Amino acid sequence: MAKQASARLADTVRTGLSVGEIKRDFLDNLRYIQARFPEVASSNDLYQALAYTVRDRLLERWVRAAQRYRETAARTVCYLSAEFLLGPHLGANLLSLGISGEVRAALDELGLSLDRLLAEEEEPGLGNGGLGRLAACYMESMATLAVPAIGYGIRYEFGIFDQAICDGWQVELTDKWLRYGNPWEIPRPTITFDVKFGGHTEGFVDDEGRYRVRWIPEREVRGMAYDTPIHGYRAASANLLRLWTAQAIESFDFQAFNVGDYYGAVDAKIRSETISKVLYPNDETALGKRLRLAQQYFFVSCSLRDMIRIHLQVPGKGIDSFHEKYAVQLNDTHPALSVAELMRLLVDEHLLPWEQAWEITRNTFCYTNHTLLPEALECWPLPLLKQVLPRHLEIIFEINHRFLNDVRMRYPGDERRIASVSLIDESGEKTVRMANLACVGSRAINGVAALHTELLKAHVLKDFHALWPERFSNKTNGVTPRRFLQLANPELCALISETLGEGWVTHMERLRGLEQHASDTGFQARWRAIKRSNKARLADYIREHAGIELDSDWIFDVQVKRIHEYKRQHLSALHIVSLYQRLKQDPRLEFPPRVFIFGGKAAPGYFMAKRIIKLINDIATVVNADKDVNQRLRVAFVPNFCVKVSEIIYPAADVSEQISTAGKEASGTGNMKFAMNGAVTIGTLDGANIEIRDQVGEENFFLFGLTADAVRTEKEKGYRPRDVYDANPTLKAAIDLIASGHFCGGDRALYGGMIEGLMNHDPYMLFADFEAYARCHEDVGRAYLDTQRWSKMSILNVARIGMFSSDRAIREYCDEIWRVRPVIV
Ligand code: F58
Repeated sequence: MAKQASARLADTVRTGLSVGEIKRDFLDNLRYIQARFPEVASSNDLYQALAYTVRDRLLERWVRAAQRYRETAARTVCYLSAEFLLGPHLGANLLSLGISGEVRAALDELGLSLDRLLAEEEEPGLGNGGLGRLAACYMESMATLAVPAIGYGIRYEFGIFDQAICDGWQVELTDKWLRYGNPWEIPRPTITFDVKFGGHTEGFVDDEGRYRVRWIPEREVRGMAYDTPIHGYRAASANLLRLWTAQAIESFDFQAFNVGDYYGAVDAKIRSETISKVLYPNDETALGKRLRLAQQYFFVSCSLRDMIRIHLQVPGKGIDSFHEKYAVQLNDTHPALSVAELMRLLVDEHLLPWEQAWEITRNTFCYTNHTLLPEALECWPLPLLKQVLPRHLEIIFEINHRFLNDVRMRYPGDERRIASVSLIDESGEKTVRMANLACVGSRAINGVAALHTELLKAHVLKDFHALWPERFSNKTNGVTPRRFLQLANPELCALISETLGEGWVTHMERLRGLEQHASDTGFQARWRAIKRSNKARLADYIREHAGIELDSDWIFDVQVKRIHEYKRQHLSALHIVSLYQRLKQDPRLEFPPRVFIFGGKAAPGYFMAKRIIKLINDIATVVNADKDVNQRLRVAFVPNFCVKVSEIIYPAADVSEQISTAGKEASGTGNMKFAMNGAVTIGTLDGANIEIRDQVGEENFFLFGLTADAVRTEKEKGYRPRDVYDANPTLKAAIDLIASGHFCGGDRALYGGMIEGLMNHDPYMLFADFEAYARCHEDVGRAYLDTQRWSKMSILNVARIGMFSSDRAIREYCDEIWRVRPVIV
């Protein structure tokens, strides 16, 4: 079809934005996609029909952008991530298209409620936490800024588990997000790649006399693409998220079938599909599981071959300019096998000489590190790698051999340094260090907050920094204000727009304009009314999902994030116990009533994290039922913290708890989402807290605790938590009460191990920070009682949070790392 005719068609069909057109197309989709008429349609039918109606409008823009990118042969970012924690699509797409009002009106005319249909969506939970959510924010910002980008990842059939709380314990339930189909994705059965696993390699001399290596695999699995459009806010374009699903190459082994082995015949199919079956629900621990390695290689191989395919489609483009076409960002080390895989593709399949292949590879990749915890740095045992990816191990050895030769030339005789930068850890069981592979194979390396980057340079990646200081930079994380402010907090956004005019959401620095209203009592009163209404909404949610009654006039003090010892939810628990004891002892104590709200999932195999959840719930049960205290103190654990729930929580918080042991949290992004919604932070000098405090002003941030340096020196001096316990009666009383079984029907064993660990080791320094934390909370309470002071703090937090927009972060990546420019469609 001629291009013009095709464009004209697109203008008139399925894309109209008026109420009438939306209503007509919605009814059309209900009939022709769902095969229903309104009287018998289920809520899900209605949701699907609406989703397809919105999707059509997205696809229009998406196809146009794809055409334009192709015409301009635009340099493209490829964001490789094992996780994309997108959150629900419908609301976000309505917002980005700017048609929420029209859609609401269209549904109203049909007697339907948009809110009810929004609630129908199962969110795609294809990520664990911050890292996966960051990938989603960055995709959204790239689309908003018209930066050509493809996100590559895995289409897990089961995402992060759903969390239920039974008798205070976390119970994991399978996440069946695909149960009713996924209207936002487009299957691409013609975009497939067969991925090899196992087997062995053979050297041979080809017809032209070249020595080559051939990989004879034990098995092959097919990867098939599913595409999801990621639309930019009020943008004319959209980007592509391409997720791979694993399939069997032959869905049926006919030989096995013919000899009567029916089950054997489907076995291979099941084994193949296992690869994209389930997201590993671990957070900050790397466990050397074969299936996880297979997942990583699977998506890396499909993605790189897809990039090559796209690049070679452009007339006149050869493989030698691959690195000019793409900037490939490795989101942590999960896609770091890319370095070896691209070398394999270039050398073994495209027959480039090693040196040229290495030049291309090294100019393609950029690596973001997200952790300082040693246990989270991925290392694959050599025998496992050899079994699953024999050719890649050879390539890794060759890269290492050449790399270490260079290092030896620069630092003759420095064996400590050689051992530290080697891709192979030979200190115990031999393993391949994926962070080292990522560093050696990348032209840029970055941390995700200023302190984190400094600590990488000084400790974790010190010897790489000494080799190539120019490759290191900091890119402080950011979050998208569209989802976490506009969608989550529409009332506050309306007030901001009324005050500053529209446009601030893509120019977040303009929020500074709120500063001049921060002390205006009229403005403050409106600000507080909005916070109160958000708190009432959360209170309703908590009543319904946790059965706990809350009063919206109390302080809502919130900690939501993955449950981990380094994040120290149990420090907060200790503090709550100490407050409980004080209130019991002194019923007349002047004390602004407060509720401590928690939420977050624990990795199913992380014993201590699950105990922490149980402890919080046990404390909640006792405190909430105790008439002596429950008119001033309550505790609530919100089950199943996820993107959808987070959108109700962030806008309702007065206080944001960011209390990790200094030097442990790479950045944090929840800290930004809270402050963006006017919560005041109580936090340590860790991760991005430091920069948030710098921005909002130290008088608008409650700081406590040891610095990262102090943590280090305390430990070097021989930190003895038991001494702190002996010296601090409040801490001692709180610990003793928990140890006595007071919160769990007298069972002294339940928290015995946790208490023992704290008394004797306390690796995350809870005891060392306890007193400062408790004192800081006193300040919080006093500040809250001064309504005007508190309101001003809250307003100034929002006014000065602009730099934590993911738009700022993406601009920095584009200018300083990727060298990619927007393409206006
Ligand atoms: C997080 N990492 C950091 N990892 O902990 C957090 O400080 C930072 O703000 C965020 O990344 C974004 O940079 C994180 O979320 C994971 O979830 C991994 C998933 C796969 C297994 C290992 C942990």
